[in-house]
Amino acid sequence: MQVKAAVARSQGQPFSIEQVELDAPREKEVLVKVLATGVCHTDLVVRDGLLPTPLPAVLGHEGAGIVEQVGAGVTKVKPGDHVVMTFNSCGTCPSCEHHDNSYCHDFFPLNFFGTRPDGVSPISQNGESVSGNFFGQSSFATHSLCNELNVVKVQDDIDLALLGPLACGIQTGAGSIMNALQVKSGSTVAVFGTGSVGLSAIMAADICAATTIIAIDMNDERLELAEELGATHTINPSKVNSTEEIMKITGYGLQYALDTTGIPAVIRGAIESLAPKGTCGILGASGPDAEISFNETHFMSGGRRLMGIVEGESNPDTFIPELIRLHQAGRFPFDKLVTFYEMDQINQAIEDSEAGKTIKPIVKMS
Ligand code: CXF
Ligand code: ZN
Repeated sequence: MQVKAAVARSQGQPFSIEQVELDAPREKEVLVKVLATGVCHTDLVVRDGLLPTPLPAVLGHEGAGIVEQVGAGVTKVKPGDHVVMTFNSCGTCPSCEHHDNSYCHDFFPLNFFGTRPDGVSPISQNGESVSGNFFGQSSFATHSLCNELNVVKVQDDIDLALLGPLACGIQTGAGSIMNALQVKSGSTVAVFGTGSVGLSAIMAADICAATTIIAIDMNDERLELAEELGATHTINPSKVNSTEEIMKITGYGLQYALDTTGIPAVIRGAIESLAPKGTCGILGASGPDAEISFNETHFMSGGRRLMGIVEGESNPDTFIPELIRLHQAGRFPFDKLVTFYEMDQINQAIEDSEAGKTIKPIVKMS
């Protein structure tokens, strides 16, 4: 079928809205009429050539919409269902067998190679291939093909247009706290970076009843919002030394640190701020050459831990509905992070997000 899509044609350049041809769903695939898609930092990292999806490409991996058609082997959803589309996984490797799908052994090929597993993209234009199947969806388009494995059915008593970011950025932040670090009540947590992932982590730390929640960012306006969402303390590292401030606030350091920036120097500071037996989670996509270093004696002798985290270690089929219920109960107000744009404003959405004017842009596709 012919669909309208925002196509990333060259590195660092704006997307162009074009007609492209999308394949029909195969056995285990689901055709979704996309209502809205969040813009995630990873879309921009890929547009800039730092992750391996070949251009031209239809990106987008926080899609929300309504099921239009399903392949013959699909039982999980049916036409008319409200869904979000999350990361893709194989479902059969040792990680997937243990419900650790975000650590799927084929995570990179299945999410970033721009083709179906058979090596062919489901998207083309005038007979030329365009990378598709990005995160098993390519949802910067009016229609998207996803898989039974990465489609998540959601409640229909909530505005569907709001829900796409739950499928990546928001589950990454909240899940890092709730699923990966498993923050305990009464504990001390610091979140480095207060973008949509960091602010979701702060809301989650509040839900986990952490008693000291420190937000760290150079943007004072974001720090104010962090306080509104549950931070008990804020630090602006352009004004003070964050490790010293953390020691003053906690007395002995952090039980949990979560870095959302992916910046090696920030990660080093997060590790230096850990109390003995403290754990630092890292989740940023910093590009292929980023390396981190930290003091071996300090790290080893305190029994400190470092944990890589993908997609908040979430099981999206259960975690996303849980986040929606928390939202409906007024305990997870992620709508405060969102600004809506129309499809033809997608480049404005990206510009605003890169300028820090918008925290989580959502682009309405149809
Ligand atoms: C990505 C970050 C880079 C590793 C894979 C998952 N998260 C989503 O945007
Ligand atoms: Zn993402």
